[in-house]
Amino acid sequence: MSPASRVLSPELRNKIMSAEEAAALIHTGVNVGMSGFTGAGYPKAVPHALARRIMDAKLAGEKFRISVWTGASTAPELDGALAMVDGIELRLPYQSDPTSRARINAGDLEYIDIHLSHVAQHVWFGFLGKLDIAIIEVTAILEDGRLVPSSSIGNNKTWLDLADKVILEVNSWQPEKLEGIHDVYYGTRLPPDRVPIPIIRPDDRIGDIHFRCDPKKVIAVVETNAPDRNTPFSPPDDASKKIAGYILEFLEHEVKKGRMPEQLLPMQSGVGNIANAVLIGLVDGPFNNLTAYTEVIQDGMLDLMAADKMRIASATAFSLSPTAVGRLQAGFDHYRQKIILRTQEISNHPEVIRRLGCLAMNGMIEADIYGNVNSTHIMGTKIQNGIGGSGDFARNAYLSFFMTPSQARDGAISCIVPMVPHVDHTEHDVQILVTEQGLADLRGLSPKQRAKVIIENCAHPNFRPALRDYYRRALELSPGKHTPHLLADAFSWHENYLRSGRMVAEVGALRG
Ligand code: 0RQ
Repeated sequence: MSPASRVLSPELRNKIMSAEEAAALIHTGVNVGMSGFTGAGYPKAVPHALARRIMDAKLAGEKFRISVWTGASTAPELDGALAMVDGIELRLPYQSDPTSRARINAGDLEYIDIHLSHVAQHVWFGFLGKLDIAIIEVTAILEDGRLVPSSSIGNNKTWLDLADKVILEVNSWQPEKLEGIHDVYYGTRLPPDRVPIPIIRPDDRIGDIHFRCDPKKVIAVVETNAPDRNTPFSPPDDASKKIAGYILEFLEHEVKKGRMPEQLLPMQSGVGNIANAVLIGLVDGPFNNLTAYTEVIQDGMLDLMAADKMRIASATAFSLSPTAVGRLQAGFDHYRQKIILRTQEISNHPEVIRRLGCLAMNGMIEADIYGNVNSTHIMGTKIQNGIGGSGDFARNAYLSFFMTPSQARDGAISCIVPMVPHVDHTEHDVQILVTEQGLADLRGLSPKQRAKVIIENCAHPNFRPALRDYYRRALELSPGKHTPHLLADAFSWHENYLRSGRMVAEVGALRG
C-alpha cells in the first residue's frame, strides 16, 4: 500500500492488485455493471486492461464479449476502448461514444435504450438477467469497508447490492472533500411493498453518505489516479443564445401570470450546449434562489451558484468541462453546501419529479407539426445517443420544454417535420418547443392548433412553405381530420434526404 492509499479497510487492502490482474478475473459472456455517468466517476483502468485482454483473446482466435451496463454515457477509456476491440455484446442504458455508436448503427452491437429511472428497478425485478460483476470507481474505502462514492452515483448502489462479484477502483484524483456530498437512499422496496419517496424539496436528504458493500464479494481493489474526462462546452452560439432568450422571456411571463413562483420551480437541464446556454442566460436573469432537481451538474449551474443565484442543485453526477472541474475543486467548500448527488433512480424518480413540479429542458433531434419529439434517431434509424433521462422528466414535469436549432446539416434538413420517423416523447408529454426562430406554447391546444403555432413559430422560413403546403393538403385529403396526415408524403420528407446521397455517404463513412 502506498503511504497515501485511500484503502483503509485491512480486509480490502489485501485485495489490492493491478488493473491487468483484476481484468484477468473477468470472463467472456458476463454481464458487467460499471460506474459512470456522462464522463464522471467511471472506472479508468480495469475496462482498458480488459480491452487489451479481449484483443489478445481475439488474436488467439477466441471469442470474448461482455455486456456493459452503466449509469449513462462514460468516456473513451470505457465505452471507446471496449467498442474499439469489438468487446461489447450488449450495451445499456445510454451511450454517446462515437465508436460504440458506429458499431450499434452497423448492427454489430446490441443496444437497449432505457429510461434512466427504469434501469435499477428492471435489474431488481430480474428483467435483465443476473449481474455477474460490478466495476465501481470510488473516492476511498473506509476502515469498516464502507465506500465513499466518487463524482457520479448513477446505478452504483444497485450494482454493488446485486452483483455476485465486485471490483473497486479507488481513484485518488477524486477530491477527498467529495465525502458527505452524496445521498444514497437505501429505502427502495419492490412492489407491492413500496412506500413514498420522502423528498418534498430538492434539498431534502433521505439516505447515507456512503455505499455499503459486502467485503466478501470484493474480488479486487485497483488504485488509480486519473481525471474524469468530460468534453468542454463551446461558448453559446447565436442560435443557443436566442433559444435561451425565448425561454427566459417565457419564464418571466409565467411568473407575471402567477403560474410560477418568483424563484421558479426546480430545473432539470439536459445535455448539450443549448441547455447550458439557458443556464448561462439565467445568471443575468431576474430570478434568484433557483433550485435544480436534475441529472447532471453542468458548468452553467456552477456559474449560477458562484453568482449566488442557485441555492441547491440535486443530481446524480457532475458533468463539467475541464475548466469547470478546476473551478469546482478550487471553491469546493462554497459549492459543497449547494450540491447533493443521489442514486439515479431517485434523481430521475417520476414520483419526485411530479411532486416538485420540475421544469424539464431537453434537446431534441426533431419535432413534428403536432408536437411529437424524436430525441434519439437520425433519419429514423440511426441512433445518436439515447433517451437518457429526458423521458423521466418530460412525462412528469410541471412543464416540458424541447429545444433545437430549426435546421441541421448546414440547412439541408428541417428540424420541424410533418411526422417524426421515431417517437421518444409523444405529443402528450411536450408542452413547449423552442428553436432560434421562436417558441411554441402548446398548452391547451388541439393537434390542428398546435400545427399552425409550431410551423409559424419554430420552423425555419426556408421550410415553412413546404410545411404549410403539407398541412393544407393533409387537412384537405387526410381521411381523419383530428391529426391530419398524408402518410406517404410524410415519410417521403425524410426519404428525399436519404435519396439525396448524403445519408449514403454518411453510412459509408461509418462503416469505413
Ligand atoms: O450530427 O454529430 O454528425 O455533426 O445530430 O446534433 O446539434 O450537436 O445536438 O449536442 O445539442 O444534442 C438530441 C442528440 C441533441 C441530445 C440530442 C445531427 C447533427 C449532429 C447532434 P454530427 P447537435 P446536441 C438528460 C437528457 C437525448 C438525451 C437527453 C440528446 C448530431 O440532446 O442526446 O435528452 N438527447 N438527455 O447534425 C438529422 C436532424 C438533426 C440531425 C441534429 N433533425 N436530422 N441530423 N442532427 N438534428 C441527460 C442524460 O440523460 C444523461
